[in-house]
Amino acid sequence: MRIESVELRHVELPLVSPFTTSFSTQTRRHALVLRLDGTAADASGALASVTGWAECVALADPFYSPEYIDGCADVIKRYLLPTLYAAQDAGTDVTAETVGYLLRHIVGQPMAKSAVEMAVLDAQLRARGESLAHYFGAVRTSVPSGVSVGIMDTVPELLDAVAGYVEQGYVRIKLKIKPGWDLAPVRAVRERFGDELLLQVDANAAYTLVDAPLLRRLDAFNLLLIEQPLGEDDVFQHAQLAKLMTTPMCLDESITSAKSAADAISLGAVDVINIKPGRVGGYLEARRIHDLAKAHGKAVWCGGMLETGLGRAANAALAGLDGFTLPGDISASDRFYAQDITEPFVLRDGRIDIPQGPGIGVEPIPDVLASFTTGSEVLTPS
Ligand code: NPG
Repeated sequence: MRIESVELRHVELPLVSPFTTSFSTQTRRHALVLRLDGTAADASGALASVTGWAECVALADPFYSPEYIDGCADVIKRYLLPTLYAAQDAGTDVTAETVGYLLRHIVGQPMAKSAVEMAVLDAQLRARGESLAHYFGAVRTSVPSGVSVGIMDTVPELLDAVAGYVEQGYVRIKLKIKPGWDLAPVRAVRERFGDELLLQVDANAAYTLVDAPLLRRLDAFNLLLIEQPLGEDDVFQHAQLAKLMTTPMCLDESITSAKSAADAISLGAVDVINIKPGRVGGYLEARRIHDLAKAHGKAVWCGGMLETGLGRAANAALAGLDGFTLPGDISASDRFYAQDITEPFVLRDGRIDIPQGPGIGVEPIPDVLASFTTGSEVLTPS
């Protein structure tokens, strides 16, 4: 395809309630939306004008990962797009399948790269009228929906929040934990909702191996998994901890590519992988991790980064693949946003429908997008 311009649009969406993890409290989501305009082959092979949409999932601050949203915008503007513009000027066909390769000399920056790849992929698929779900090879038309529940001030407050989500029909609850907020909330939720509730915990790297005796006590609560208890770099230590616990070990932050996933599997550091396309450099690498995990008999599920409807749509399509055997963090839009920038995703019998239209299958609602916009810039080939 040919990219004619990319608009980087900063938006700020208020959250319906503060969301606290072991690393921060968020009250709003500063997101970066990409609009790509260009030309691509339609179903008959003729060139057609097309628009592709994407979202960069980096947070406002570098607390979850080294990337942060303003840095990503800068990298996209100064390095990623100029590289793709130069490549197409030199006669290279820039496609979703070549973006990762063309950008390989730029070290790191997976979330920024993922956003650019997603915009190209969406445009390419829209031009030929193919849905992202079909492109991936999704085997279902809806996905079971789990919800991530933040750290709260008190256990009764947490129980009320969980009760509300269970009432709405979420099929799996994930509790955020940190030192000082772990055994007591998990015990309270188990006691109140019983053993049938699918329950898992996420520490976002808040513990060290010294905490192994404490973490082992979580084994009593029949959890689906414990997610990223130790640091991003502590893959070997996760392997050691996995030997000490019966709760399945899930990695999030530590899995940054298919290579790192292969290493973690070989080391015995991981039973289950949380796949977040942004964290691993894009949806194509995410699919490679799915394939690798499946070949090794490891379960995967799709994580979330408080995406707007754009990222939520693409995540749902990915989670339609058959190796996604556990419910993901793909909740309804109203879990986080009173007003999403796309038509909202809604919960139906505990599931979220995978959009079936061309590309990611959803688009921003122009007036809503405009009302949340705090700044934008259009980048064209020089
Ligand atoms: O449903 O989008 C969602 C949120 C899921 O808890 C969630 N994400 O570490 O997985 C995580 C966590 C997160 C929270 C990530 C805040 C980044 C910021």
